[in-house]
Amino acid sequence: MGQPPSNRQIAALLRRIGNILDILGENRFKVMAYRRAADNIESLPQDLADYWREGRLREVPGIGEALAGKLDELLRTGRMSYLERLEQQVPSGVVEMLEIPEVGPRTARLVWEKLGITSIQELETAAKAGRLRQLPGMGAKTEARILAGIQALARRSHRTPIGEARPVAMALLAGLQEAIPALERAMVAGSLRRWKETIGDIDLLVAARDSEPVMEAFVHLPDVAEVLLRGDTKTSIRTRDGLQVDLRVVPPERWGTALQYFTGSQAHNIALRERALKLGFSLSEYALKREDGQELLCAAEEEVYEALGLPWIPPELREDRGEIEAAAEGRLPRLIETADLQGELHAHSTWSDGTASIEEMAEAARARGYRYLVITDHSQSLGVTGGLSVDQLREQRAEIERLNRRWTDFRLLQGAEVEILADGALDYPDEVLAELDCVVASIHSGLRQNREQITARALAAIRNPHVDILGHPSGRLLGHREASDIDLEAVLQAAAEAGTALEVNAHPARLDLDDVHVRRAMELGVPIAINCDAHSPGDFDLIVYGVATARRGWATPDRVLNALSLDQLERWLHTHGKGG
Ligand code: DGT
Ligand code: CA
Ligand code: CA
Ligand code: ZN
Repeated sequence: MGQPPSNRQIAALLRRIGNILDILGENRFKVMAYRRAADNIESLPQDLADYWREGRLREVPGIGEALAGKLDELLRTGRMSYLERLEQQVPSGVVEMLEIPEVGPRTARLVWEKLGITSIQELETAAKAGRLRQLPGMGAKTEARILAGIQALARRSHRTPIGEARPVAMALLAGLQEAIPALERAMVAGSLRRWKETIGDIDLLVAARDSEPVMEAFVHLPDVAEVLLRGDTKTSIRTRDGLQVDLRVVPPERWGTALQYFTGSQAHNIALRERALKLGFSLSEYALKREDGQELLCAAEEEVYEALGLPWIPPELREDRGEIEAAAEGRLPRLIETADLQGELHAHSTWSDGTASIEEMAEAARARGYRYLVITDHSQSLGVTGGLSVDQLREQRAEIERLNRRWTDFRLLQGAEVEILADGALDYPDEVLAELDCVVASIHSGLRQNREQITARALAAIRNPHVDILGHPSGRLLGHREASDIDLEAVLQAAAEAGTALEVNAHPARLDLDDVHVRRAMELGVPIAINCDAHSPGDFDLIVYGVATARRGWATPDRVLNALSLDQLERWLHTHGKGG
């Protein structure tokens, strides 16, 4: 047998047994016993396989003689014949129906027996056809709830873009802080703290001496739709948006190890644990333990890394992509920070499809402490966005110059987001582009062209000496539209040669370039511009997502165009790509 099953996998098998028994109408206590055992196993500090090896299975609360026998079979052979027999009695699609928020064992059994429905898809079809409401004890209302439940399930089974998950997590944390003003520390962990572009589930961590009041407050927050698991150290809920949230409560003196562990990534943790072992420590979410068994408690995350001879590693880097080696050798990058940014290079106004005037956008940028803002309204061919004709562009220049008389500490520049047409030509003639302070070239149409065509389009723009920045290079919309088939390696190489910058579009639906290609840009010496692509003053807040994506790509301030001062930026705009 290979790897023994993890506690999580074993718990899932036991829950499955509980679910099948439930559908078969077995005794409630028997069903609950399996679920309780699953919860206990999942919150064990050690692998169940270790207990088994040491002959201590029966010491785990909820594991009696019969269950110990079944677990012994599983750990010895990798199989559990009891579960296999049960699975023959109920179609797997019927068991899966229990995942639907509005479907319990009674309903699953009813639709299976009366209508012969054996999958979620068949259930959806039947609900849409109004066939469920004819069943005893059901009505149109229940049917509609089941249909909504099926849709919520479909949403939750894929990963959620960070832009949707983060506000939910922040609202939950704020709710907890409000309910328990004395809360010592509360933070997001997991992929959200690492600012991964999509989130599987939200992980929250709280430091408290007494976990009970925290868990109690948590399950009563208004966003909570369903409590999935309620325990002393861990509680899991489902929010109304269908997101799963794990809250863990740890004693303050163990905060550092817990935060480190639950921030992950798993790959980073595994690499860190190997390093710990070499240094004679074992590392878990509870503590660092020396070989003599003595625990070294870490109240702060820095202490965990320090004990392992490392500087603290920013969460955005914790993907086991060389960060531990870099930390050990003292060559962690000085990552770009929001505070380094001096301006925004991509913003729309009411002149095209923005919601605010140039003046409002400028004042909003200035209020954030920015020194400059480039207005980049759409170009003429993008009719739906009210793209500007050449004449309108000249009128806009006058407006921008008029506004610029107002400030001494801030400057508006005139740019454009110029469409790269299907044949690679740009949407304004060269002499018009030459009049602009800064040109962002983007592809918005023909995104489904083949690899050769779409790449050639981008390369033509990159090599045009008037183009300063290639906007949202892959064209993806997270959760809505796949990236185009563009060859980003060729784009990066051409940008390096031409001295053109690539955008890291901060809009959380885009995050384009992504982290991996930012890293490549850093290797190739390609400058990046972290842009909000703001269509309203509120959009400037989205910059945190772009900065985080750049940080995940190891971006340093010296490579970020909008970390330049106004003088430096203007010099760069005049000289780059012109042998200067
Ligand atoms: P997600 O939720 O898929 O977006 O990604 P994460 O990284 O948030 O993963 P999650 O929620 O399963 O677990 C949170 C962190 O807990 C994870 O990043 C590292 C740690 N962790 C969880 N399970 C394991 C494990 O089996 N081994 C190790 N070493 N760490 C784990
Ligand atoms: Ca997670
Ligand atoms: Ca989790
Ligand atoms: Zn734009």
